[in-house]
Amino acid sequence: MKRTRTSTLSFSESEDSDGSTRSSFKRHKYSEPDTESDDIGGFPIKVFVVQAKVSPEEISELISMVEKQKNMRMLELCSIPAEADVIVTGIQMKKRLERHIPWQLARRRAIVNPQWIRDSVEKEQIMPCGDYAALQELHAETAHNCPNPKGCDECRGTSGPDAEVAPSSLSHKARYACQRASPLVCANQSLAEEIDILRRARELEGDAVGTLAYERAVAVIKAYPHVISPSRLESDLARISGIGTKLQVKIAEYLKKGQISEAREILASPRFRSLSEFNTIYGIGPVTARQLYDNGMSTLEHLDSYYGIRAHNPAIEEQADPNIIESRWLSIKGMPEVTIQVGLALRRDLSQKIPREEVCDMHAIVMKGLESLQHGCVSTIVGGYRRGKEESNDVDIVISHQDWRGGGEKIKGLCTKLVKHLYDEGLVTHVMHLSSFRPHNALRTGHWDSLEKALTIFRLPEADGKSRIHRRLDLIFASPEAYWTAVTGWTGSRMFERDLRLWAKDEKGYKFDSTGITRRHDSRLFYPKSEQEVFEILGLEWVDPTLRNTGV
Ligand code: OXD
Ligand code: MN
Ligand code: MN
Repeated sequence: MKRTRTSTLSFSESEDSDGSTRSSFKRHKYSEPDTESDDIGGFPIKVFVVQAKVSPEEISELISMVEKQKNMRMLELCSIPAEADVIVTGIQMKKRLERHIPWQLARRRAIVNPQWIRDSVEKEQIMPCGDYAALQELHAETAHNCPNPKGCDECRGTSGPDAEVAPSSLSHKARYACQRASPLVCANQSLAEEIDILRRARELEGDAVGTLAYERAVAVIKAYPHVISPSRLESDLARISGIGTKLQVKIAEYLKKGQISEAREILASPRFRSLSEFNTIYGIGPVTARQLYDNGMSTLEHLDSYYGIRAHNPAIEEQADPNIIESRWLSIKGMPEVTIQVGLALRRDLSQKIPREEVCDMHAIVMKGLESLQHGCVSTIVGGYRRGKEESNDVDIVISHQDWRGGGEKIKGLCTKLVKHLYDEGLVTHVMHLSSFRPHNALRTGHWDSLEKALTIFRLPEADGKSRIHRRLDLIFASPEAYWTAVTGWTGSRMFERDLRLWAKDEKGYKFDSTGITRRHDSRLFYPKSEQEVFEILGLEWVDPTLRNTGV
C-alpha cells in the first residue's frame, strides 16, 4: 500500500460543527519502496497550511512561493496535517489552533508562522523553525521538531521530558514496555533508582536472568503513573506482570523505611564498588571488571599500574598522558584505537556528562564535515538526548541520505571517510570500533547490509584558548530505507528496544531491529518513511521519544 502523497495543492479541510478538522486525524499508511518519490523522511519537507487566519491572497502567495522552488524539492504542500513535517498558521492561541490540529499532534510538529515559508524559499534553505514559532507555548517543541537537517536548532531550547506528551491510549498496565509511556522522571523515581541498584549488581555479576527481571521491574515502575502507597501496591501494582512476590516485599520495605536493605548492602560492598568503578572505564565491561577484581585489583590506581599508566602522574590528573592517549601501537585504519589504557587515561573527561548545548555543537560540526564529503545527508541525534535527557553520557547520531533511491550508494563507505576526515581535522582522537556495510546481498533477503557504525572519541576545537574535553561519539550510517528503523532502534532505552523486538516477533510475526523490519512468514521487507510509520507497521500506538525512558 502506498502512502498517500499530495503533489497537488489542496486546502480542502472541512470544519465540523465542533470546529475539528476531519481530514487531519487520518493516519497515514506505511509504504513499500516508492517509485514516485525520492525523499527520505522530511525531504521534501511536507508543509500543511492552516487556512484559518490567513487571507486568500496570502494563501496564493504562499502556494506560488512553494511552487517556485519546486525543482529544488525543498518544500512540498500537503493536505493532511498528520503527514506534514511543518504546519504553517497565522493562529497564535492554543484554543484556536486546537480547532484545526489536535494538540497532541501539534506538539509533535513544528508550528510556524507564514514568514517561515517566505524566508526559507528566499534564502533557499530551511530556516530554523524555532525562530518562527507561531505559538509561544509551542516554541520549544517547534524548535525541537524542526526538520532542518543541518540545523542545530532542533537541539536548542528543547527541554526535558513532559508527561503531557503521553497519549491517553497508552496504558501503564500494557505488557510490553514499548506500549507504555515511560517519562524521564517518573512518579516513583527514587524507588525505581533503588531497585536499579539490585539490577546493576546482577549485571556486574553476569547474572543475565536476574538483570532482566529487575530491568523489567524498573521499567514497570517507570511507567506507573501514581505515587505508590501500600494500598496501591496491593490493589494495583502487584497485579502488573513484572512485579513478583519477592519484589513486592522489597517495595513494601521501601515504602516503610525509605530504602531497601539489600540495595544498601550492595552499595556498601567493596566488590560492588570496585566492579562499578571499573565498569565506568570505556572499554571495560562487566566480564573484564570481574577478571581484574578476581586478580586482586580493587581501585583505578591498581588498574593504572597494571596497564602501565604511571600512578599519581600529575599529567593524568590534569590532562591525559599524551604517550598513552596517542596509543601508537594499536590503530584502526591508521587511527589510534581506544584501548583500556586510553579509557583509563581519559577517564576524567569521559566520565563527565555532556550538556544538550554541547551535544548540539558536536552534531553541527560533524554534519559540517559530512557535508564537505557528501552533499544531502540527513541526521537525527538519538540516544538519551532524543529521550529528553538534559545531560548525556555520549552522543549518538544516525545519518543517512535524503535521496531515497540513490542515497544508499552515496553513503556507502562514508562512515570511514567521515571518521578519517574528522581525525585529520583533529576532532576524532580515537576509534573504538569501525564497521562497514557488509557485501551487498543480491537476493535482498534481509536488511543486514544496511548499517555502518563508528564508535569514537571526539573533542571539539579549542574555544577562547581553552581546550575542550574528550567525549564519546557514536555515528551510525543507515541506507535511506533503514533510516527510520535505525533512528527508532538507537533512541532506546534498552528495555523499550528489547520489548519492541519481542512485540514484533511474538505478537506480529515481524523481525524488528535497527536495520529494518521483515515479515517472517514471507520475508517481506518494509521501508518506513518516518518513525511514525515504524510504529504503524508494527501495529503500535505512537510513543514519543521522551516517553521511552524505561530505565532510571
Ligand atoms: C546517553 C544515553 O546518556 O544514550 O548517552 O542514554
Ligand atoms: Mn548514548
Ligand atoms: Mn552510544
